[in-house]
Amino acid sequence: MASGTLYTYPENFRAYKALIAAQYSGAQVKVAEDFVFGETNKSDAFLKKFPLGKVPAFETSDGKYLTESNAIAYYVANEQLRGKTDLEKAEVIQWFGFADSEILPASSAWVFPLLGIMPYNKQTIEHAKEDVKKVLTVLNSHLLTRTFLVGERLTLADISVATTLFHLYQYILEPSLRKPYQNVTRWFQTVINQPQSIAVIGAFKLADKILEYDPKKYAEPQGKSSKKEKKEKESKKEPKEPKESKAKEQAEELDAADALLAAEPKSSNPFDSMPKGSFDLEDFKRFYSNEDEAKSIPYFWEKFDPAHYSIWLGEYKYNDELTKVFMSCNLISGMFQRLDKMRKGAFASSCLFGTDNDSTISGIWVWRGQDLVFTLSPDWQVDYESYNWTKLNPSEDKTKELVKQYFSWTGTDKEGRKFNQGKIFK
Ligand SMILES: N[C@@H](CCC(=O)N[C@@H](CS)C(=O)NCC(=O)O)C(=O)O
Repeated sequence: MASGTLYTYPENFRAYKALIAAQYSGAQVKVAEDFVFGETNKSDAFLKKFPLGKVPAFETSDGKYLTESNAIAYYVANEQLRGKTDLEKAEVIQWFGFADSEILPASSAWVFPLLGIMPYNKQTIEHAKEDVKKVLTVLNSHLLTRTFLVGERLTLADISVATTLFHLYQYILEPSLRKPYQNVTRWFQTVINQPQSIAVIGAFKLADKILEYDPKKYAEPQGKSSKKEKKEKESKKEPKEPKESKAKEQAEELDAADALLAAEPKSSNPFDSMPKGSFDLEDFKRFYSNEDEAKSIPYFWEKFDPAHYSIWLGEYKYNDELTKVFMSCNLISGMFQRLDKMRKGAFASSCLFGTDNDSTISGIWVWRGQDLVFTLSPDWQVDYESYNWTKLNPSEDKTKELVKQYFSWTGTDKEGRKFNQGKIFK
């Protein structure tokens, strides 16, 4: 079975293709933890393996390198997802092309100006709307009599087309705009609500209103990576009313990373405004990684600063829906990935107890501040409502026991299921 490391930034719709495929196949796909977009992928070491410096990129466990999101998804998939017959396989490739060449340019030409990362040109947008209508109409009639795009079961075609429609469903297709395409929306929801998709992307919220154009947005500097700044400078040199074809080219050039970066709220990390106190979380994380628990747990209590940090028990609410252990573990990793920017002020050990079809997830979380932290940033709100959160009193013995159990990955859950797997958020 395929296994290896996927290089990507969080919430990359292209990386989702491989991550979702791996949920179906059981391929062991680990997301590179220390990846920093714009830095890691521009380093010499990365370029040696992946000369274009683009992500997603995949390094197999036996040292082979793959790029192109569709190819990576294909590699980590299984027979069912790739298509059973030669015709189905060819149809899957057909939909890969449809997603990349028909949907993506049209979607980007409509969404990117609204996100403020491409100049707004009314004519271009009108043209993009027509293109989007065309692809949705094709999809809608294809799906009139079908549940999935190819054959009778879900394949990579569904995964790649649905993930490529993410921005449209997220920012544009509010209820009245999606009404003419009910077959597409029904199918889209079927694909993204499979447990294998939820384990990767969490809950997906369809647009309830269209993202509005804000003329100030394009004027604001949004760059986080030097490439982006360069692109923006270049695009600002364009005449005020760029030729439609030129603008369309730009949409094709701009990548999803740009969209995500621009869509990010520009506020700083919520932890920045909280007093740090005496607990050096980074120091503890290092100590915990390097020492065994016999040392790191006493070290935690020696250094912990209850005035500035709090300890929480997070218990997953939907344990009855957990099936395969590897899928539940990916649910935990997916949540950690989506909470990437919370690492700065938080540490957690999240554990899975039990076995396939009989398991629970719970964890001990430590973060700066005394209140539930997830509400402080819109980026942190995908998963937290799927958990019950209980603030623990650091001076109680019960808390000491829980910290010991979760930090050392031992014991059982409340119903006696044995510890199976743990993941550390650091
Ligand atoms: N066709 C490629 C596109 C990959 C791509 O454009 N990746 C963007 C981020 S989503 C990237 O890494 N850009 C970095 C750069 O252009 O330097 C795929 O599907 O994987």
